[in-house]
Amino acid sequence: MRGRLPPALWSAFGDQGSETVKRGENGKPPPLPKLASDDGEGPTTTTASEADSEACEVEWLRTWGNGASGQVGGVVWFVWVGLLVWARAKWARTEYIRPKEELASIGNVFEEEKKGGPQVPTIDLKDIESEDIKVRERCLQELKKAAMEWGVMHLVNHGISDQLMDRVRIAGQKFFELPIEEKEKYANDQASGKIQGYGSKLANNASGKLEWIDYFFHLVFPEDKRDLSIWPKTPSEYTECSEVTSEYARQLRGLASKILSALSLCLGLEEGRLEKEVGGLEELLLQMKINYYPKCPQPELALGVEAHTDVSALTFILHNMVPGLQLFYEGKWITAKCVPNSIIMHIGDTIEILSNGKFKSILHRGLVNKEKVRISWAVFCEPPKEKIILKPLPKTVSETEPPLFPPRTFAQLIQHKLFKKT
Ligand SMILES: O=C(O)CCC(=O)C(=O)O
Ligand SMILES: [Fe+2]
Repeated sequence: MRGRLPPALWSAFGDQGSETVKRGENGKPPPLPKLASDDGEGPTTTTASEADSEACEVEWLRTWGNGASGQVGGVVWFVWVGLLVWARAKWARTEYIRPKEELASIGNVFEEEKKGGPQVPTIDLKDIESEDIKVRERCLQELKKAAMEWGVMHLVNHGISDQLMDRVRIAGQKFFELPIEEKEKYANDQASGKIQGYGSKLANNASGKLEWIDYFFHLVFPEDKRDLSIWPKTPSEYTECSEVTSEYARQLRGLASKILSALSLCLGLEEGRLEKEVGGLEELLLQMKINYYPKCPQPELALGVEAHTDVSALTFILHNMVPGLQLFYEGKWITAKCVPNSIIMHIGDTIEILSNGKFKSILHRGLVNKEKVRISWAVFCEPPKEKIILKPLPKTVSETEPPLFPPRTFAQLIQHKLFKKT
């Protein structure tokens, strides 16, 4: 039997052919059930998980049933397996529904995007390397303020062309439009440590809820550390021709250096300090995660990505101009507006630690909606797992500002976040 599959795989279980169970069109997952408490009768519609259980069982049933037709034992088995299907589906159907405390804050993302109030700052990078010290200083101060108050910002005039970003978007989108059989060839296998590839996310939270998301995860820089064998062979843009994704990764690496230099200056450090502290050109790893959020029939009950902070040093995010990213700012969830041609940048936990909390790693999450597929391309810039001990840099610590974080390697930091260990 298949293992856990992404929402898109479950999406059109209802659309069965005569010989095999056909899997569905992307973006059309089955409806989420009503909350049991809504009407006192429990869920009434088929969930993605339910469809998965049923798809497996029906595939099995069909095979078995054909061989056993006409036999009394076959009928008994049919009923028995039918009961199994029902019981499993009943057990699985609430997996996407968020806990009650979370549900209260999940609204319609298109309405949320229109709201006024505090907004993620936009930082124009055109002046960051200006010859004019005053102009450069003004730009640095804006970046510093955004990093201290928000820890997330829209970068504009970042130096990466609109054409290249569009081609990255097209390559990723086309991959997710491939038939499921094609995508499954790239399936990851978390259990055996194969983290790169195509998958679906089981949230690591106490309630064990699933996230409404398929994704593709792979290392994109440094080039000698890439495993091109797991990169999609189709669409061709992925690896051939202009090597869109590789070129984007190279340019993002340049942008990361620029930002790390600027943030170093903002902390009163020498320009190359943060770059060195996170591993430099050889060791800083850029991991791309393409987040594909199918349309969700009951978006008010689910989350694409649950609330978290990024463990990275920096994260750069491109998206397809569909809102969904929310930031927890001053006690409220704020929906990021879509800024054309911008790249969203998060300060991650790693820089928060090195800066002794002066720069924030903001809590954020991803909403889904029922009208449009949302895709985002997150590139996490991560220090090596074991080689570097991350701790507040001496310049950021004083008698009045004691270190807020204990020394940890990146691997320990991840363990600590996941399991609250060490
Ligand atoms: O889709 C987004 O905008 C955010 C995704 C995200 O936070 C993540 O992948 O860590
Ligand atoms: Fe994130």
